[in-house]
Amino acid sequence: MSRFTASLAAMATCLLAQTASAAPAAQSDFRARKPEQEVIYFVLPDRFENGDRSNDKGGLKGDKFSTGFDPADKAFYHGGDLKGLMQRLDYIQRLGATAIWVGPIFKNKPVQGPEGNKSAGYHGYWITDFTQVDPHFGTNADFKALVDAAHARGMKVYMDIIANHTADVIQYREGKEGNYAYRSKADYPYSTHGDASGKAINPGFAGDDVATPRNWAKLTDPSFAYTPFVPKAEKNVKVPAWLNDPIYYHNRGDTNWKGESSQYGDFVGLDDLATENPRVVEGMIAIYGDWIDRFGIDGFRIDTARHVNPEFWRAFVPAMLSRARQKGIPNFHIFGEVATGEYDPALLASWTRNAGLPAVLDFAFMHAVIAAVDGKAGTQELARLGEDDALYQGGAQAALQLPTFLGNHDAGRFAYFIRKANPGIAPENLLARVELGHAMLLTLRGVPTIYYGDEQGFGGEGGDQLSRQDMFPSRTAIYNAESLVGTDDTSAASNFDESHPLYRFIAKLAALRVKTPALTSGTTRLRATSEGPGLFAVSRFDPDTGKEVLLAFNTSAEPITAQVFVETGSLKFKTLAGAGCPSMATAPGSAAVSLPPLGFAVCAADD
Ligand SMILES: [Ca+2]
Ligand SMILES: [Ca+2]
Ligand SMILES: [Ca+2]
Repeated sequence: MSRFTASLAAMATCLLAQTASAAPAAQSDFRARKPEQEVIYFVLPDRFENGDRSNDKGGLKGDKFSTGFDPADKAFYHGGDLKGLMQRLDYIQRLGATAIWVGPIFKNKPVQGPEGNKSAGYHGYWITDFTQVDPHFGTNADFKALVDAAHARGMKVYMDIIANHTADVIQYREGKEGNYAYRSKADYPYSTHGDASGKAINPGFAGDDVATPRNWAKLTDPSFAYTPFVPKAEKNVKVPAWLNDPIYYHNRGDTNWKGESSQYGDFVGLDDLATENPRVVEGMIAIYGDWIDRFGIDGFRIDTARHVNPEFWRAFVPAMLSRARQKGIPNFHIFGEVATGEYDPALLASWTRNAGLPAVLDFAFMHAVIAAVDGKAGTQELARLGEDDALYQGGAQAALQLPTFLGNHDAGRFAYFIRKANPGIAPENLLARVELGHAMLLTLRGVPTIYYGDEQGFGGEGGDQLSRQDMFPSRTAIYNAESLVGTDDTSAASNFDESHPLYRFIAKLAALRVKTPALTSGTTRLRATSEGPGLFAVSRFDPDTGKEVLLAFNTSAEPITAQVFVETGSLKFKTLAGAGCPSMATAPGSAAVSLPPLGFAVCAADD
């Protein structure tokens, strides 16, 4: 850098500082940011921060099976709430996150499940009232305050929504709760009571693929498979009121996750909505459109999207995008959960094509990074990812908007997967691998999504409840027994430590990412891949200047020096992050990188 450009840079920094202190600029600009320009932080509010002890029991009386509250039990409410989340916005913003994905906040059935296996709705996925915040988390006014406070900082808020099911309220006359085998459309047609030889019902109903109100008005008897009923005490528990009528549900018993039952079956009893019915489509559009209107939120993460018929999303998604545009939110982000344990971009992409989802959570990325960084395989899946982006509706450009992640609240955390593949792994080796995974997350294509607590070294012993540790001092023994990555602290202490090595590592790379257009919005070209642990490299290109940023990762425990193909015009490089960038190309089209074990380098072509 010349003295002249250095002084220009100093002036620019000065101007930037002035802009930053004149906060209104950030406030108005956040709406203009595209989804791929965000860094997302995913929080389960119950497990994040307790800002109000008076709501811990959700205003309910009695023992944990009535209130849902037991901070020592991983399956119950622990006390976190929206006020707590609001108090920690500084922490989240300093980590470098620009958008918060808040786990579902709607009012839930506090406790459900068969006798002896009850648990609470602390996760938020068992909604009864779709119009209000669960009292354990606070009030609608608290949510408004949170969204406004985030916006005032230029941060966005994404809601986690569910249209597939409600809480488990509906029961069946046949069989026993918790043991309702799936009854298919062929064996139990809409046209007969019980099986196909039963008495005729619902005359004139032409099937659930005829999506007219006229047709659905002829479906009047919901006892075509099971005989559903709503227990008296819960007759009016769902809001809006139409949700209390069993006719708007599938009522075919529990999903076995296969074939037809994947979309028509109940998730372990959760009442599966008849999302083919235009009344249900219209009802869900009204419910969630209202949250856009009232709160001006910035996007939706859609739970269990693959368990709803694609036609539903084809109506829902455009309705939400148009509602958001009317509200002055041009870059409303919608991303669906198409959960899979495989490297399966074809499945993920099919939901962007068949259902018209603008984006899906990138489970393929998670799989590819774990496979590369756990030290057991090469980097083939990471290398494939770029090619497979062509599968998505809108191709590689659309793939920029896929939220990428290393682990989550269902599958488990990244550190857990690395430990599982490497039993007894040394602490410094584990930290290095967790850093390497985050380096990939924060520089490769997609919208980096950090699962709360990963930046404090949380790992956990598995998925689901085992991966939902408390950030505030935990009273759950199984959480507190864990050795965290990169610290001697445990989850028994408060874990908002901004000096944690992972917090600092993520903050540095997140800050670099958001100011480097090649990393948020650039196309990707593969440069190097390995059959075993070794070198993975890609280049990404500034969408305006075309300038190259070379990203190189060493997934092996040995140092690597290698020639990497670069653009012929990329002759000089500067290190943006990591170590091992060449300062100059060896020859036009070839540069030598030297990476330490499990190291990485972000190298910007410079002139
Ligand atoms: Ca609380
Ligand atoms: Ca369903
Ligand atoms: Ca049920």
